[in-house]
Amino acid sequence: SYETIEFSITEGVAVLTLNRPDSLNSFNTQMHAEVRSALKEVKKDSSVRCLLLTGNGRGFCAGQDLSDRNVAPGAEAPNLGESIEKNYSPLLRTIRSLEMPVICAVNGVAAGAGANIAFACDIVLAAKSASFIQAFCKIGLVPDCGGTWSLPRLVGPARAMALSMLGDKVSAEQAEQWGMIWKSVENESLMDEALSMAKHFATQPTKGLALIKRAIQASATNTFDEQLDLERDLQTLAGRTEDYREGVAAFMEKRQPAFKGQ
Ligand code: T3D
Repeated sequence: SYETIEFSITEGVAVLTLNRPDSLNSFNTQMHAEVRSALKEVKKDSSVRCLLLTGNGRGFCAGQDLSDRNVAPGAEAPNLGESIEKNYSPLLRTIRSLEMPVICAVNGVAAGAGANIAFACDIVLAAKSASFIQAFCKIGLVPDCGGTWSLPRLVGPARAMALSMLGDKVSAEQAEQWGMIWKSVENESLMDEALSMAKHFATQPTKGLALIKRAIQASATNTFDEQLDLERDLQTLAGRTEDYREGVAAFMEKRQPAFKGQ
């Protein structure tokens, strides 16, 4: 069992809740290890068809736990590159490559790595009281967890640069207006909306959704022609799934499809 996260798998939905509310769910070594282990369970369990990531308390995630980075004067600097290589980058790669929709329900402030982890998820819902802060610049760091890649693509280079250099707080509503996230919702309904979306996904053609995820991700670096070729290849795979067969049959028979995620 876990101490720094809560984790459950119910009817095809895995819910991973960051649970260090006293430090706004900032990441220490133990939380990294527990998140890694939970995500391994998600990958191993073929019944899981959607992952929902959220946090306990008034924050979503305040990034790295800075109490682990407070070195005495004259002491050796921590090797942040090592920390990123071992902890953060694998987490981001897992979220992006997971072959199912990953929903992030941002329940409160998302700062530093916390913000960029959210932006790496497939669909981000945020409570009206939530906010996003590229806090890195305020302590002399560079946005990580893919923020320098995702932000310019989400909001354009002008906003990405200013947000990264100023560290201004962006409200959930502003984030929605700028297209940084899917939707901001009333605080009280965040988890209901997120869970109902997750349950919906758990009844959908998981393989097709995973291929959509790959296609949209690849478009960030592909030319139009490359993307047409990729769509051809992915559609070939989608066309061989059981769920596609079921989708067409259900349409022809004017009934609801029963997708198995296969
Ligand atoms: O190091 C590496 O491995 C490299 C990777 C780096 C990735 C990163 O994420 S670097 C960026 C780290 N994060 C930050 O710089 C954000 C720091 N936090 C804040 O700026 C503020 O806490 C917030 C803007 C997020 C929220 O502000 P506010 O006023 O709502 O809350 P608060 O009072 O600042 O925080 C509440 C408590 O959480 C407080 O503890 P206390 O006083 O009640 O005992 C605060 O110290 C603690 N807390 C918040 N963030 C962190 C934290 N403790 C440790 N580490 C944190 N990141």
